[in-house]
Amino acid sequence: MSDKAYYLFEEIQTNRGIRIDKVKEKIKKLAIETPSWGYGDSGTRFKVFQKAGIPRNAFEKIDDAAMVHRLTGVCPSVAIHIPWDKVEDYGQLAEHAHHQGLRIGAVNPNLFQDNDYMLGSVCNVDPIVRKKALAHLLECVQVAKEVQSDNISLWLADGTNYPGQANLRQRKHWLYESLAELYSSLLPQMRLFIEYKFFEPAFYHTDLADWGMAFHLANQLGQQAQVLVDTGHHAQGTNVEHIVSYLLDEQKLGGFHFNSRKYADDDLIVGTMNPYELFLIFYQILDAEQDVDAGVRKTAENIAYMIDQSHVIEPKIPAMIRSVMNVQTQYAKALCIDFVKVRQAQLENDVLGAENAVREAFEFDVSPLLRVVREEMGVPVDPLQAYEASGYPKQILERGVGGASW
Ligand code: AOS
Ligand code: ZN
Ligand code: ZN
Ligand code: ZN
Repeated sequence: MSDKAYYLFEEIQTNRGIRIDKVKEKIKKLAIETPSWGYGDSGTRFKVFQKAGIPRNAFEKIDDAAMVHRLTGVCPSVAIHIPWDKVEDYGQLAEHAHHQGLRIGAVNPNLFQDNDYMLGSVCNVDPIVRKKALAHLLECVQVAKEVQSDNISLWLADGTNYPGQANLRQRKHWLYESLAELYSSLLPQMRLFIEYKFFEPAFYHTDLADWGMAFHLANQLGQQAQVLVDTGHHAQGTNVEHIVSYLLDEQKLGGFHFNSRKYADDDLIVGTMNPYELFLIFYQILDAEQDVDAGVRKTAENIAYMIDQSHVIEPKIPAMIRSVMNVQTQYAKALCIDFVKVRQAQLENDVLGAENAVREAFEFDVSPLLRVVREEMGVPVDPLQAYEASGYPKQILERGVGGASW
């Protein structure tokens, strides 16, 4: 490791008026939740590939998430998905997580993998199916209580494939009715994250298609409901950072599902396709953290950062570590933005100056900084190399082939 590179970086940033001690502190505090389903076998509609060493159950998924946390120091929680992570005793699962240095994060209901849900869950025309879906949502709140998690993260797969297939307004009402019941079952400290996605598995309409619908629903439900932005869930060319800034200003941004996409909901490793977008998202968040309105600042500070990736061809654990590192890289770059300079340029209508003041931060190599931060945190400076050297990749082979899917 070259200390020279770090000292040079520190000198450059200090001369620009960036407080490196503050930057380091912020990087150390950025917690990124990993998803249990990111450790299981997964695939596309063409093939679910079976890999050797995949966790066979929820407990082993937690073991893998714990490994990611040990090597990065910034992934203290793991999201679970019910029923993929269904266990007899959720207290025991939470206890297991605790022993591994983790806690259980967002509880994700599953309203898409049951035959009954083919034509929708809470938006199904059949009241028996709607009731079943609601019961599952309430079950997930119960699970959250048992694992002592305050977050319910809802993604709704409901939608239709053809015009005329269903009454869209009627489905909107059913959706609200179920979510209102779910909402009223939350403990006061709990948050409900509402995710949106414009297509897939439905191809004509999705009942919660975009951020506007999720935002409206969150407003209707109340303060504990907030919008979740999955970076892979927008049409090509959508200005995601604008959505982020809008939701922050409305104090309705609850969390993220980070991943990368090139064409659709590709679930690729974070930061591999459009790292600049991720940097610009952090630019908006850091800007909101300096807002005059305390509510906006608090919203920005309470964002739940989560990774949502189902890797098809990648080895699971290193792919997750890579994602975490890529998030840290873009966050560190955004922390190098000279906000005084940006605001001055904005006031002067200096278009090129403002763009330059933002972009110049993106162009710094923050790897010396991140190495030093990791050293100070007592985690490996190169988490991926440390993983390969750890013996864990060999150890998990004992699990054999045919582990849990998703
Ligand atoms: C689906 O596209 C959403 O991104 C979900 O958040 C998530 O992938 C799902 O809950 C896990 O299957
Ligand atoms: Zn085809
Ligand atoms: Zn998602
Ligand atoms: Zn998705």
